[in-house]
Amino acid sequence: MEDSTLKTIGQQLSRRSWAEPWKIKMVEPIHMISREERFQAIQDAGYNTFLLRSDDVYIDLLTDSGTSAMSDRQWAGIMLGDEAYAGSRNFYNLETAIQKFYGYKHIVPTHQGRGAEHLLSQTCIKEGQFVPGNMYFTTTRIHQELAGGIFVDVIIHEAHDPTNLHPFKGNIDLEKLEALIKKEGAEKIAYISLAGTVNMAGGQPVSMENIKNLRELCDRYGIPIYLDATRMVENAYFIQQKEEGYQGKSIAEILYEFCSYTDVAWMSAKKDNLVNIGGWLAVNDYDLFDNLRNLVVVYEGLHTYGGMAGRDMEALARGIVESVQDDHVRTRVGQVQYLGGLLTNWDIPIVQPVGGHAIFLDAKGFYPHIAQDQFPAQTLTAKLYLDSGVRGMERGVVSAGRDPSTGEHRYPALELTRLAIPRRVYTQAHMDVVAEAVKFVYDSRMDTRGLKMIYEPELLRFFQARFEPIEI
Ligand code: PLI
Repeated sequence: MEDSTLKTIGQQLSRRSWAEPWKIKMVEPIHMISREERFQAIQDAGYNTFLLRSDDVYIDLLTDSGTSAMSDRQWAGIMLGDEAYAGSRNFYNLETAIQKFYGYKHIVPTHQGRGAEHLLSQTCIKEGQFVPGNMYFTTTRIHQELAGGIFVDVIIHEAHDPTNLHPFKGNIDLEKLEALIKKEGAEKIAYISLAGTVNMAGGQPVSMENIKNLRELCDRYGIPIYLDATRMVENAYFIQQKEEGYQGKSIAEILYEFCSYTDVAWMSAKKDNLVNIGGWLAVNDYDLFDNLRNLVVVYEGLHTYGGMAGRDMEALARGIVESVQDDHVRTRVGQVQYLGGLLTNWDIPIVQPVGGHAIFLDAKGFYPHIAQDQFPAQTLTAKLYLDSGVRGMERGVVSAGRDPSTGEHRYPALELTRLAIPRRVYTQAHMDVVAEAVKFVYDSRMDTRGLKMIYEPELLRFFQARFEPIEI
């Protein structure tokens, strides 16, 4: 066809679609069990979706962690694993990929993100020090607390409001942070714990302007900035889409610049980096690197494998390269936004703007009649599974746990059910099915009653807690 003819067709269409930059070569069958079987399964699981068997799940949106589909190139890399105990060639490939795309000098591999959090917290926090951050994350905060630290939330207040449309709800409130530094003294601040994007706020990004200003503030007080880079590629996408001056830049360029304002990064490679297992720490300061390298051999493995097999490091090195490609990131976040768009059009209460890795249903908006100590988000998560076999995760009062000083429940402003989308796994048709399931549950919301907790583990209770319905 002539170029001019193509152009005319293009002009006649009001929009042009885009599609995934891959095609599917292998599939994994899934099926939906009957409603009676789902009822039995959720009862057996104590109304906690973490305790379901995955065979009983139809569309699994529990997490985007370790659930990505790897590419043919990553699987080929698995066959190139060098399983030497020390100095595996795959470690050096991994080191090169992190240095090239994230920009840090020294790398310590770990078995997954919380392995890195453990080493970092033990190394860098002294008893009684404060760790300010842009909203808590469950595993991050527990490691900070176990090391004697006190987490302080310094995210902007807009982040606690699911309807607020601020484009960078992951930003740090610099005034709040400076007030804390002045009150406690800079030596009482271990480091800034900065996550991009912010999981518990709804996958919300941090702007480049905010990190630059944070760097300037921290330089004045001599405080280091440690970055949870778990979903930093997705954060870079939002900067490209929303922040002035970044439209012409690639994801890789934006990622590199953002990291350059920080001192350390830690990573759950199971998210952005497109692998089923793995993590890493990356630092610029040699002495800190040396301390982390000493500790990794105690808890994870030698410093050139850190708990990972050589083949997994190879898949990870290749996953990093794939993860920063612009067309990949657009597809990934685009799918989340597609689902968000359907729900928004039906006026279903979700965290707005839609974030990078998940849709967060606002359980308080679904169930204004269920008090927070009757676990509205836990209830909604169980209901959704029962209706359609779709598995999400509670991100509300159960996840927030108890305050270690008072022993009381922590009541977060956000009471959410998260539907996390694995990367490169589900199709648009799956998203349509999920949207319709959510709508059905929303339309029948007023008949719903809450839950009571009948078993509560001491640490990270959301993983194993059990519930039963409240009878009238
Ligand atoms: O699950 P790990 O240990 O590889 O990573 C812990 C971790 C650290 N930071 C952030 C922002 C996370 O989201 C995270 C793990 N998140 C999970 C498992 C999730 O479902 O969101």
